[in-house]
Amino acid sequence: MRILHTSDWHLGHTLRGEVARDHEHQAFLAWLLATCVREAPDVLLITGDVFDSATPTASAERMWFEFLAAARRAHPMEIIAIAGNHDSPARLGASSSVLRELGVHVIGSLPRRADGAIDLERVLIPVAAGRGLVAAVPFLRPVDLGAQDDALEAVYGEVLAGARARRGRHQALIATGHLYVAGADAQFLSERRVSVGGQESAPLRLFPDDLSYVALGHVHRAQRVGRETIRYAGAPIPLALDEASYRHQVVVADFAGDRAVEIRAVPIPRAVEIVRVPKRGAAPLPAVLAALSALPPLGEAAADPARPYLEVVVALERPEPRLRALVEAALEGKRARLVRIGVETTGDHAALADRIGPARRLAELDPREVFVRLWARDHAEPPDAAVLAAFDRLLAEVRGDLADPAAPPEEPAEAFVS
Ligand SMILES: [Mn+2]
Repeated sequence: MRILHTSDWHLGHTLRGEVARDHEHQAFLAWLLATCVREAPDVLLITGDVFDSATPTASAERMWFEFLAAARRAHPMEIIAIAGNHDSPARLGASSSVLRELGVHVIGSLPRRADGAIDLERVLIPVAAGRGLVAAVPFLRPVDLGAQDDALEAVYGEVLAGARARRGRHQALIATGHLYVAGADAQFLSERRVSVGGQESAPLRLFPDDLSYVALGHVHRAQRVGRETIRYAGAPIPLALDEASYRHQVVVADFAGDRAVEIRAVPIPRAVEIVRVPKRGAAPLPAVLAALSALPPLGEAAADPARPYLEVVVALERPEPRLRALVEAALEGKRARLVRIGVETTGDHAALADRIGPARRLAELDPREVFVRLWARDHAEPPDAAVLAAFDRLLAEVRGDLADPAAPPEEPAEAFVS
């Protein structure tokens, strides 16, 4: 039996909220189809975050359904997808009864029976003519877990006990999860927006040795955790600029009876490069502008969807109001697509933030203080009287609006990290 494990597609993703990734997703899905034909897996396992958002765009949903249809035509295999934290369990699962007819199993939320027990008929999916049994556990939300302290272990314990009771001799048992397992390199966690810890951090003992393979999602860097057979497949495309150095891959695992005998990564070609100027750290503005002028020209196709993304990081001693204009001018006629201009403040004032003291909770800070601190972070000098006066006028105006009793309540400070 062979499975192909992939994860964290994030269909509908936009880079820094602006740049659509459809071209890269289309390229990945076309490659995945060809890879499924070549590798001929019995099962395609997709371990969560099919979509980037709980309310995916029509074009993202179309990509998903068109892929499923094309996969059915291209190669006869079972497809199992679980919901990740980005997916809406209800929305992803809404089509599950239709899809099941096509051999596609979609597990949105953890299915439970009327008596509260986990619905093992739906979670435990026999595959490859009985050679494998997949325990398809999706991302678990508080509503799936209840109030118990060790709820995560209780859920996996109940599912795996049911799996062992049904498991045939020499049948491979494969568990899925969309979670952070302690010990994984979280540098490129699916998102900094979700807290690590609490119910999302799982101990390795959740996955006992009698499991043939554990297919994980949530961490975007492909890696094994604990032992060879516990794997994050990782995301297929870089979902943030700092994921540029990644080897994006899918995992192909071969089983002989209940044992994984070969596990290998198949690298995914990158459809769009990410270029950083300078390669690392920050460079002074003249050096950055010179490097930008040396970039290759645009060529004929102005709308070339494969134009590289560009991140520029400039070291500045003092504010440079024309920074963006200068960078954009240097990029005139170049093939690169500017995605981010970063600024690192140098000189005497770089340590200003240290003098201000450790960050407190945003909610405890006065807006004026937040403004002063932000200014100090991005500029070489504190704001002068004219700037402060302008800020105070603006603040008064905004506060006037907020005094309106019909205005919505202020967002909690935590909203900044979500
Ligand atoms: Mn993810």
